Amino acid sequence: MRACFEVVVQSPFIQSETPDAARTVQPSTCWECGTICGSLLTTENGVVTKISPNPSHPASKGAFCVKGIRGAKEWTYQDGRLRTPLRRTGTRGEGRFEPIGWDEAIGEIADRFAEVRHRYGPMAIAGATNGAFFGRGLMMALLMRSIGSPNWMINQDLCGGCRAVADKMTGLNVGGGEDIDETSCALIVGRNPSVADPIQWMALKRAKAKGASIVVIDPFRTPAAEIADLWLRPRPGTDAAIALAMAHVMIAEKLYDKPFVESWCYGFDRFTQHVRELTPSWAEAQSGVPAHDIAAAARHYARGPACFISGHGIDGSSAGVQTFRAFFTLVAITGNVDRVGGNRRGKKPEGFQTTFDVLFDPNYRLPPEIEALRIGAKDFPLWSGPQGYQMACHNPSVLTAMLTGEPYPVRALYASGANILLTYPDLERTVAALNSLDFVAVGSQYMTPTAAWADIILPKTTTLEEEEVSLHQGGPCVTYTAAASVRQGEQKCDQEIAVLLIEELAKRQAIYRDYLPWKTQSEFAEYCVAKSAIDLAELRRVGYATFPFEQGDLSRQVIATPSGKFELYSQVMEQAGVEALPTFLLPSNQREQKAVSEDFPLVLQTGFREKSYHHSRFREQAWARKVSPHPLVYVHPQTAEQHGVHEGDWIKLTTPRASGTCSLKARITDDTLPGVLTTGMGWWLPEAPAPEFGVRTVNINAAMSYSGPWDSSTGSADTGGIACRILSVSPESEVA
Ligand SMILES: Nc1nc2c(c(=O)[nH]1)N[C@H]1C(S)=C(S)[C@@H](COP(=O)(O)OP(=O)(O)OC[C@H]3O[C@@H](n4cnc5c(=O)[nH]c(N)nc54)[C@H](O)[C@@H]3O)O[C@H]1N2
Ligand SMILES: Nc1nc2c(c(=O)[nH]1)N[C@H]1C(S)=C(S)[C@@H](COP(=O)(O)OP(=O)(O)OC[C@H]3O[C@@H](n4cnc5c(=O)[nH]c(N)nc54)[C@H](O)[C@@H]3O)O[C@H]1N2
Ligand code: SF4
Ligand SMILES: [Mo]
Repeated sequence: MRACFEVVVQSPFIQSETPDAARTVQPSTCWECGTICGSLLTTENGVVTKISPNPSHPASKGAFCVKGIRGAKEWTYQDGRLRTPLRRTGTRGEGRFEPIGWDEAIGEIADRFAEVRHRYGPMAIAGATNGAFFGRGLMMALLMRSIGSPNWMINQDLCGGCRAVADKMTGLNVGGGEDIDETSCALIVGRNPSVADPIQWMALKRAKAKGASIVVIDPFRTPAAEIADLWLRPRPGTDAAIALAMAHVMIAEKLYDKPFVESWCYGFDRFTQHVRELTPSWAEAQSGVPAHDIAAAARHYARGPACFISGHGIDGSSAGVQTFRAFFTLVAITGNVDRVGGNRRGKKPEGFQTTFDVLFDPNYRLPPEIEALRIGAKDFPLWSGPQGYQMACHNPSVLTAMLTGEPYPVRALYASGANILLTYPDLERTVAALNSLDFVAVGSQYMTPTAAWADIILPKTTTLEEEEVSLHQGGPCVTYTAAASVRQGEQKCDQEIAVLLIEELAKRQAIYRDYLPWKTQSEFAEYCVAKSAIDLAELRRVGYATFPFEQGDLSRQVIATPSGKFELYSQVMEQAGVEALPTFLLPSNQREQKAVSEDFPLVLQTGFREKSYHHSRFREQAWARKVSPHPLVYVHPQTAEQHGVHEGDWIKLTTPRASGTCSLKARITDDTLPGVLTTGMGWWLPEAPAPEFGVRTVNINAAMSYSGPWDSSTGSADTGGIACRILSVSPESEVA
């Protein structure tokens, strides 16, 4: 057991005044992506001129990436930055706008929301954002609740939602707590840390140098696969079979941690029975991975302490929760929960309030009878119900409600912090849904395809202009983001916008209750730390604060399942009517009707990350486009030969039930498997004519469907493992 007993706010770096008083260097945190890295911001006359890593930060330890160094800065100070609110002048989606003042903009949004609310009721207004990981996402939930609407959409069904729900159902609470530095074996599944997470990647290289073994499960040859001691290369979407067979080996060879299982696991006998026939040979038939490699992976991992590192490659999928459940049982039965070198459980300073705490705090929740009406609550209670991951809607069903009025009309949308035309599958359906609405408002820092479809656009601040206090499970520590830059115009942050809208809606008798007591980001930051031992002034000065936490002694911790143990057999899932034991489902490309498989002979993987972009962000920046100039699709040489594809050709492809297509530039390589097309996501062309900006040509979500199959717990659609076909191949010379 490890315990630390005092709150430590170290001061390796203090805001320093150089001889030039207008120049300061300030510790902050990059929140451009969920990796969350400690940064140092050099500010001259209110402008951030340099962003660099903070080597003292306890979570990131100096790890950083080029997006943090260049992207955030250039994004903030770009010519295309929106500086005033805009009102649409042409038809919706035509992309023509005129500048207006804030009073007018907020007044008009309030008028239109109030009209919709009076005519159809509060639930006819929906919000869309990324999630409640930070204040700006939480503010969207609280704004909707203030209106009286339980309907807010987050992008997590396509991101980490399956992992989060599986983690919660199993009772592990290990999100973000990979103790890579102390591990003997890192099991990396569906994760490309060298691109997606520099903190993990640096830690993996340190662990490898100290002798840890690295086992990678990934169809693609990633840099992690290249440094692995063992690389398992499954057919996409078949990982659950591998995990269940690994459990089979651990149980058959008695490699699991028997005393731990007896004390802390629930349902082991049923689980043992369940995996009895799920041998490595069975898993080989499902996944294409040799049985002896699966057994070897089980033995590596069971030697421990072992750390499970997972990523989007097995998330955002219609079998995501079951796949994660299968891997989480390995974490549980080997006792790698909260063990040094394993997966640390979530830690928090006593009294500290996170955005999730506020989201679930009864004081800030709508009454249960309104929450029960949230779109998705009936079909996906583990996602949208009162105990759901972030209590957010099922997005595809919200789009259906917009288009059909079922289960009830949704007539107005406020989207902020999500670029939904790029990041929701089935672009044409999203566009049709937006076109069908009475009113669309979008908050954005610059013109995006989603903003171009708005009636009113509100200009927003960037992370360099916003203050944030958040919890980082790496470390673990509390970490601080400074509003270091002066604003570049009349921009406001999401919290300020929400406060103004609630005020104006109240004047129109169009709110249910004001759920937003904090009027500024500073007030909210104060609230987060008020009941903890953390001093906000000191946190602002240092940029982070470590805190005492318990590790290892589970008798002093809460395991939030009905049995109070880690549930291999989940009682909550049983009650919700979904598989209570982790189960292997064939990937959707194999579940499709035979006719479909014949028409769609290939398998599509999307979402492969690129170093210079964050989803749809930074495509307007010259340096980023220089690093990654084209939307690529990786094609195996055999597949290329079969389909007449040459290096540099443009491939137009589509998938079943999609209403559009996507064109991508071929890169021929055996890094990807035969028959599998691997591509990224988020591509658009800011330089192309508005309002399209290339969203119908290079955006992979134009060629995908959002209408199922869906994960039975989260309602997630597939972002990979999808049947796909090539419609045409054009030589580069013809496209250019
Ligand atoms: N530079 C950069 N970094 C980012 C982001 C970004 O946009 N740009 N986005 C951030 C966000 S929000 C996220 S969610 C993460 C995503 O980043 P990661 O979690 O790393 O996920 P991906 O890059 O989608 O895929 C990771 C790996 O999964 C593999 N994979 C695909 N299908 C399967 C499968 O069926 N089984 C297995 N075992 N592997 C599979 C892919 O080949 C790939 O190597 O990155 C974060 N970091
Ligand atoms: N086909 C397919 N679709 C996918 C995925 C996939 O792999 N394949 N991946 C999914 C995943 S993992 C994710 S996380 C989602 C991402 O989906 P999104 O969150 O929609 O993606 P972003 O491009 O990051 O868009 C975020 C928008 O938020 C705003 N924003 C960005 N940073 C800030 C900020 O600091 N402050 C404020 N106030 N606003 C900001 C910007 O306007 C930006 O346009 O996409 C999902 N969609
Ligand atoms: S990985 Fe890069 S973009 Fe993400 S938080 Fe760290 S520095 Fe920022
Ligand atoms: Mo994500």
